[in-house]
Amino acid sequence: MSRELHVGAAQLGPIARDESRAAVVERLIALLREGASRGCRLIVFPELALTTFFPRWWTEDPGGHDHFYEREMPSAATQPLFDEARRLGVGFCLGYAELTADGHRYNTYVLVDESGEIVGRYRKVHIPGHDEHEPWRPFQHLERRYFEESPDGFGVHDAFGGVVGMALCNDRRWPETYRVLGLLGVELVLIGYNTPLHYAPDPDQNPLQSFHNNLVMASGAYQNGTWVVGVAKGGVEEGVESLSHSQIIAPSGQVVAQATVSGDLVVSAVCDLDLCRHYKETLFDFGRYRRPEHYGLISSTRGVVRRSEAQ
Ligand code: CDT
Repeated sequence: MSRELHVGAAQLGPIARDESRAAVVERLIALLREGASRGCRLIVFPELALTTFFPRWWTEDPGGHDHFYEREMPSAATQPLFDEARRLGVGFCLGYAELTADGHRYNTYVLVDESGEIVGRYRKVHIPGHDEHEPWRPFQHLERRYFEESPDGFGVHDAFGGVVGMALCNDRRWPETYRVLGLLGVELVLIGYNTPLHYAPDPDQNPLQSFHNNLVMASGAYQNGTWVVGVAKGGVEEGVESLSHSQIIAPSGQVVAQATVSGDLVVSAVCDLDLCRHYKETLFDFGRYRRPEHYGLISSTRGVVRRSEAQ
């Protein structure tokens, strides 16, 4: 049986602060239909795909942004997306802010199969930015105030005829993300992102945002022999410009499809999941070549340790 999977990266343009869930879900459904009409079996939406990127605003009241969170998935507002996906026979991956019944807040991705069932859920592991108001910045990046770090870590799911993993935005900059998924046999990593072009702590990085975006995802793909789908919410959202450049990357590290403009659109590619074996069974044959006895520091420490402490 062929393991070719036609995947669509459903890039979003800006979502306004006051845009209703119903209006956003209509945009998502339009992208779902566009992907399905091209023959896609899986449509990947970005991080926080139901709302504006609200961590750019400080609120004194910790519950001040609660209306941006989902308390259930699907909900009455998102059910039409699930229904349309089932009708079309396509699966999707959707990012949103999750508020659990016991009051935890996560930056979450769900994987939904062709029958409309949730088959996987991922909560963002690496939470970037800061947790206090920093008025010197032109805009805030308060993810560390509004989201908790995932208690669950990374996982993979048998879906769409392959082994599928998820990650969100800042996770893509960390090689550990891909390697843990790689060690779980991942063949397709789905990554949604919201990446402002202005990086306040070091603006010298601003013109490098697109380069770094590809650098980390292509390296992760190649070094782990996996497909990577990176999907943006980009453009100028509430005065802040974010990177677009959604892309689908082969296990060779080569980009096989890329968005050339901002806005709502689908870029798609037929991903041959068997291509992963070329890399997983040769240069990156983990079982044969890895030396985990020399990698202990990676999981035993968070920050840099002095050499004397490490030995
Ligand atoms: N959403 C997200 O994780 N964005 C970060 C922005 C840089 S940290 C302020 C990213 O890594 O792209």
